[in-house]
Amino acid sequence: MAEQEGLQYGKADFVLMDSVTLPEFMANLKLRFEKGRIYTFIGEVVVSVNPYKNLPIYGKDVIEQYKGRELYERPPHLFSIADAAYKAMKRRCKDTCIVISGESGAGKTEASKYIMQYIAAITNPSQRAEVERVKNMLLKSNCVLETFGNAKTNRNDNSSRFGKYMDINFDFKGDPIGGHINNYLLEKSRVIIQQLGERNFHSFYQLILGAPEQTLRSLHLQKDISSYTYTRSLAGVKSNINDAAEFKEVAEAMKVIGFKPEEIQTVYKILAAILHLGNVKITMDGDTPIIENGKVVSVVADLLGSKADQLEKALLFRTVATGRDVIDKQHTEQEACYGRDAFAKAIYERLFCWIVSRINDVIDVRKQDAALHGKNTVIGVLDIYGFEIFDNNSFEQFCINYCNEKLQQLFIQLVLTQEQEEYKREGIPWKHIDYFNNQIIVDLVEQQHRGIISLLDDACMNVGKVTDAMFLDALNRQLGKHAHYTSRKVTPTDKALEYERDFRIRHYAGDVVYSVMGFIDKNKDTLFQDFKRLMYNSSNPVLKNMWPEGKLSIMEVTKRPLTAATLFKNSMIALVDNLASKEPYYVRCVKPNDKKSPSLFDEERCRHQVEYLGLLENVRVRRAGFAYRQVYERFLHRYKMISQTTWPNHDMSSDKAAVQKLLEECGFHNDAAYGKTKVFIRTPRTLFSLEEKRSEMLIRIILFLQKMWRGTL
Ligand code: AOV
Ligand code: MG
Repeated sequence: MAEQEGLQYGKADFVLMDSVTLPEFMANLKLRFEKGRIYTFIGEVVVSVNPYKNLPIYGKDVIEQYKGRELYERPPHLFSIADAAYKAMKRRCKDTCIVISGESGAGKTEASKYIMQYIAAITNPSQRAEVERVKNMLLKSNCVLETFGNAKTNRNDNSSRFGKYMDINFDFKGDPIGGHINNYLLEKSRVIIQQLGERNFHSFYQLILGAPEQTLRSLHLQKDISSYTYTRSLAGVKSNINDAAEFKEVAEAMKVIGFKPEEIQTVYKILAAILHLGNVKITMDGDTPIIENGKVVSVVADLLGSKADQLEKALLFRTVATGRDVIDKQHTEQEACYGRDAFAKAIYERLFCWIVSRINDVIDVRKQDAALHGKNTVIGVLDIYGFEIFDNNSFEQFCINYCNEKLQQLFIQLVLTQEQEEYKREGIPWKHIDYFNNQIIVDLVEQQHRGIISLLDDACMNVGKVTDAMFLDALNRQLGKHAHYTSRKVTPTDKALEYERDFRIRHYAGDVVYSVMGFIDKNKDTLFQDFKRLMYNSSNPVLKNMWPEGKLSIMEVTKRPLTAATLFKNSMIALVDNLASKEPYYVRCVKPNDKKSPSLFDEERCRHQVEYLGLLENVRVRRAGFAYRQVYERFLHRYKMISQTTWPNHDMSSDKAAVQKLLEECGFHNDAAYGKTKVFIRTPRTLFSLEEKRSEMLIRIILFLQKMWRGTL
């Protein structure tokens, strides 16, 4: 078990609790939080409570204390998990992954950065330049991605508005030689609108408040966030984020990563174009939509490398194919505003994906000659948006919360279900431990034909005009009796509210009411082909490359693209498959309070998280279970040198009998159970002792061989 620092700090591993009850669990978690011990083990899982203050526990000296040590030798820490994942990868050539979960603001992103810093610090002892370069890129990529993908929400000042899975590739020496980032659904609606008290993506404020005067002038920008519709909502709200300082840091990081000066300029131009685009005013002149401030359109066109008249046309008209003819169809004011905002969101999303792909260009070893590096192994780090409930929840929260259901399901599968099934299969006596299985909620969302995503797609595919309200009716018809679904029609207080309705999902982490407004539009995610063509014809080659499908004429655009929800669902299924194929390590983050306070342990909020994360069940399974298991043959392969009975080969009736004998001789018999095909060892300490004995024997064997060798000379 984990090294104890003394009981005044509580139990370092929840497995050591006197009785596994919720009050005892909470008392231990609280005591440790209050004593600044924010990490606690449940076996190999680390539970982390956000300290909301800087603790002196991540420095070089601390890294040294964890480097190469066994998990249980040091007090619990993120570094213990990082080291365990690293060792498994290096010693056993296993691909591993570290899955960090918890609700919004619980500390996932910070944890992922400390984990990466740790891995960077303990590798490449010989200081190979290429490895140092890769490490630097991996670390630097974080701040760039946070600038473009994070924003202040009402839950977290630096909330991830995209999902990130980063693979780090290691060579046979265990040094990082590259990586690859997968990003998941960016919350692009934030570009055009934010909830009260929230901000747009950091990138916009950094540019406005941090760029040099000259740059601002060339972008026609004023140093004033209230000048722009898309950033205005936060004007006047004080924030302790230092945008100006971060602008410099990010510009430097982009340079280090290898963004060319003209690419960085294009990034600024795109951000500025979006800000100006938000200020384009469209009204009706009789039946005709017109632009009130044509000058702004010229500025946007100039920044995007296109012509003002072409941009104006794309904003006010839409090319449609009617049979063999192509005509320009005039927008209504509403359509034109919708098109403008959809364009702004799309440019930002393209920019974000392009930035990720540019980072991948420089870190991805898969693109380089594989033969150069030989076989490599991987550690994946997952940091995704946490479960969230806002006053107003929409399509984005629906996707984010579905993603968290998937990750919880994976945890249940790997930690709670498979473990118990294996004991049963192997004939090890076992008393089943009950837990809430959220598969039922995952199905509610993703099931073919009957799930919410399928029903939403049906509504979007319908040729007739289907409204959000009609989609809600379809949900109610199909799912009205589902245990985790309820609809709640808001009684209209005035005419405008007539269609404002919502539905509620009973998620594993709590009930969330989703406003159905905008679901259909966001799922269809329509961007008129005219905008794509405009961008494809941009005189700026960087921009042009971001829009390859703009090449198609309207006559060639026939295939209906997959909807946003289906694309997201497919990416989630692929992500979970990927994680399940690796050896997982878990960090379970808990948010101590909603006030960002370093001293407040809100018991009710914490208890709720402990319950829904299934931490108590995790302790129960862990406590009753075994820390290590291995098929007999492989176990012997590793440890047979420890005993004369098994070295070099045994003559017992079976491998199982030989393993039994070996463990008896070492005095570990009581700590093991013998299944049909595998040996199970209860405490890690035993394994640790076996490893020590093995190392001693290996040294003796080597010395013996050396003597023999000298003797023959
Ligand atoms: P999240 O990633 O889990 O939320 P973050 O990692 O962004 O949460 O943490 C939120 C804030 O808590 C950070 O900005 C820090 O101020 C503070 N914090 C978290 N961990 C630590 C730590 N170990 N030491 C000091 N401060 C910390 V979201 O991205 O919203 O789900 O979508
Ligand atoms: Mg985050």
